[in-house]
Amino acid sequence: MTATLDSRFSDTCQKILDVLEREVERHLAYTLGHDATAVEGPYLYRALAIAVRDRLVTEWRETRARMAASEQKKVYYLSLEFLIGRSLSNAVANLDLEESVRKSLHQFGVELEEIAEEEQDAGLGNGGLGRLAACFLDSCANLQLPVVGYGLRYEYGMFHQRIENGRQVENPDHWLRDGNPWEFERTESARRVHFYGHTEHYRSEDGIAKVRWSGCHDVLAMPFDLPIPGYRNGTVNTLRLWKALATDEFDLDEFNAGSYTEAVAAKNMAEQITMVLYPNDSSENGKELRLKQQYFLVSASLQDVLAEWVKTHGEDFSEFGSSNCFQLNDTHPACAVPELMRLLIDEHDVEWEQAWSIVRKCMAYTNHTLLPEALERWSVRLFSNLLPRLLEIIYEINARFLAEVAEQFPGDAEVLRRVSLIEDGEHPHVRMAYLAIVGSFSVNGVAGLHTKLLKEGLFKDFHTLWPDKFNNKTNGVTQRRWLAHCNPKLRDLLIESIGPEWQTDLSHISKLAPFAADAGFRDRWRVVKQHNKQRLIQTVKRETGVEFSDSALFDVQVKRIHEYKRQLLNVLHAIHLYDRIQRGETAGMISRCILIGGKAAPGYHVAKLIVKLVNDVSQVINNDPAAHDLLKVVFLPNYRVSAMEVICPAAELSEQISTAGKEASGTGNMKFMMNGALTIGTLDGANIEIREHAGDENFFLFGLDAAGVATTRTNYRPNEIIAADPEIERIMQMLEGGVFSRSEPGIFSMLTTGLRNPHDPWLTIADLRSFIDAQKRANDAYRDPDHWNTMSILNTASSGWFASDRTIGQYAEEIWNVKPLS
Ligand code: 26W
Repeated sequence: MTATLDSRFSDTCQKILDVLEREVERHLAYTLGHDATAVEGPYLYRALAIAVRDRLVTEWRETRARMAASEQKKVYYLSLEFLIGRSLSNAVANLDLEESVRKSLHQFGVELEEIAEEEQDAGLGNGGLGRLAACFLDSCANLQLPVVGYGLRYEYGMFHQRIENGRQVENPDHWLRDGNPWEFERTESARRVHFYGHTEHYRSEDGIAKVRWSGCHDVLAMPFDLPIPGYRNGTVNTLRLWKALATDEFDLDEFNAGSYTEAVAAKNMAEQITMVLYPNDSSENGKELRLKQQYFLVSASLQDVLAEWVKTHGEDFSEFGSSNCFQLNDTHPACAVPELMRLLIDEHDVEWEQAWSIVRKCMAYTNHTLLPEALERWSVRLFSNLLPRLLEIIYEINARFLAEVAEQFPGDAEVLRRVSLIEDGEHPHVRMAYLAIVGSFSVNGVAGLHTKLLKEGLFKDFHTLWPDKFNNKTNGVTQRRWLAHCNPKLRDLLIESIGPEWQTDLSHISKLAPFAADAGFRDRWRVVKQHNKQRLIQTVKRETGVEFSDSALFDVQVKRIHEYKRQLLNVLHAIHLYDRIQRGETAGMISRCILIGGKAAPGYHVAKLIVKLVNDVSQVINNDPAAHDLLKVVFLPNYRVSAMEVICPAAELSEQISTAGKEASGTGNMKFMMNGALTIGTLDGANIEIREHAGDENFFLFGLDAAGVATTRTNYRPNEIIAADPEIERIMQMLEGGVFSRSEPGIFSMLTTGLRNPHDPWLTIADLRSFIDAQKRANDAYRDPDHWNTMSILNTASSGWFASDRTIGQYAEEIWNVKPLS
């Protein structure tokens, strides 16, 4: 830079700084009406958030204008969950404002990190599926793709978890109580959504058969837009979240029969729809309110897109299918298939054949689970009451589909029964996954193994019918949140050694590999990890009172609590180590801190019992002086996005230990790998690809593979395995003998009988010996820090494939056929 340019540049920086400083003051005084003396954190957070937001708005408006003016194809990501976490630091980093924000905060004597802590997590999701949607939006903005997210603005997000006497207690998450500076209400784009009522078949003036959905209760859908900033690229995309409101007539007409007060109270019925996120991530419960949420999201979003279309194209839908794509995040928004049919046919006079060809051109479905209990089925009775017109359309889709199948498989009644969208029986149900498959041009799984199992198992018949519809898109995560933001020390070390390109293109991270052989670099790598471990030590101490040591191996399993994820297997290993300590068999044993965290669905009793077990085991071990220097076990309460931002940079061993064939992909596994943790894992989900990229020698593999699981099931005798292995037998004796349940004898019997049951679906005992042995290998590797750090660096260096930018690049090219907005 020349001298004049240089000074002009620093002038500009100074101006930005001055302006930002003054704007924070102005928002404190005038937007928030706060006195400038003794500013409290929450006010400062709000003032800063609004000042940063102001800087997003210009780019946001420009991006919207570019999108509206462009004839290019657009994508709509429909999801009941977006687990975005905090937004302030993300916006600051993406706008490249960090330095000026820090300086302007110094006048108040605070650090950005402290102020960032004031922000509530936007916990609008359960786990993997919701967080994936958030990473995807980040990547779409980074790649400047014309993608809009559509979701629900839940008043209450994922519950807060407290631990009381070792048990999970749920508290409501009223995250909007102090307002949300990142949202903009768009009253001009409110939509109406129908529920209940009945259908009327009639003929139009020109003699065409038509259907009217009448006598319905309408609910108003009010959009709130959130900015999704790209990384220093001038793009700000939109996440539109719908809030349910009563329509004006709601109280006036329909409820005027009652008194005024009852009429006003009745508004609640409508507004309940977006009141709370269902905290369930693995079993559907068939509740009417959940179907209302799903249809509410789908109808409002499709109407929104159609209204925009009509503005520029009038009632000509010939190009609609090739100009728009709806990505369905699991089956939760699968009503989009019949709803788009309804809107086109009933409201825009399109004929069935044309409407169907449009739908099949623009719908794509992602499956996220193989668990049969998680596959959504809605009772036909409930459907016909709540959404009578949609059910008629589903029946018509099914009749035409089955006729097609019958032509391909003449006389095969069995295949018709198997693939029907309606599951027959005393209480018939709509199979939402089948509806999504039949109505889509693309069906994808989220990791190689998962997609293979979908084709061979769950969706076999459909794969036979339409092999080309099926494709794989292995998940990824955004390195901007899950490395650069949450691990600033590592970010700086990486930038210094391999440059900054990896932040927008993670394939560049492979340049790190040669540094693994450099002793000086390994030492700096170790120092960063130690720093991050210190940070986690403080969090653990604050939340649980337990003190971790920074010389111990940090062994971490954080994710939803579920039997298939086998937190129980992890606990059995902890008990095994404790048993060895008690018996004095500690030769060669490293010091280890085991951290487990995650929420159990409130109605999932076994998962809640596992939480209790982790807590009770940790009580016994942490209070035994014999274990003091060698083993600590902690259950970290209220695991969430912002907790993972502290946990994954500090982790050294990542537990990915699900029963093979059960975890669709996993994404936590990728965050740990990026931050240099080694994985101990089964051949399940994306673990398989992680191992392929990191190399067999940098991964602790154990357990049955998916095929082994299938054959073992046919002849599984856990009691024989236990009896034949003295170490395993002792673990069971300690559990069953009440070592961890002195004050409540027998409380864990449901877990121990499950382990001994030949029909245990999770085959925990089958994998236990192999797990203990793999943990022993990890133990031995950790004793050689040089070797461990080499493996750690190589893991980070091989994580390029697991960027959501790569995943989204594949969606854009192979499914959506969209290009960056120029
Ligand atoms: C109907 C209740 C319900 C709610 C949510 C059933 C199933 C779900 C989700 C599909 C569960 C989920 O989050 N699946 C996870 O999706 C991630 C992103 O693809 C994967 O990485 C995880 O392996 C998968 O468990």
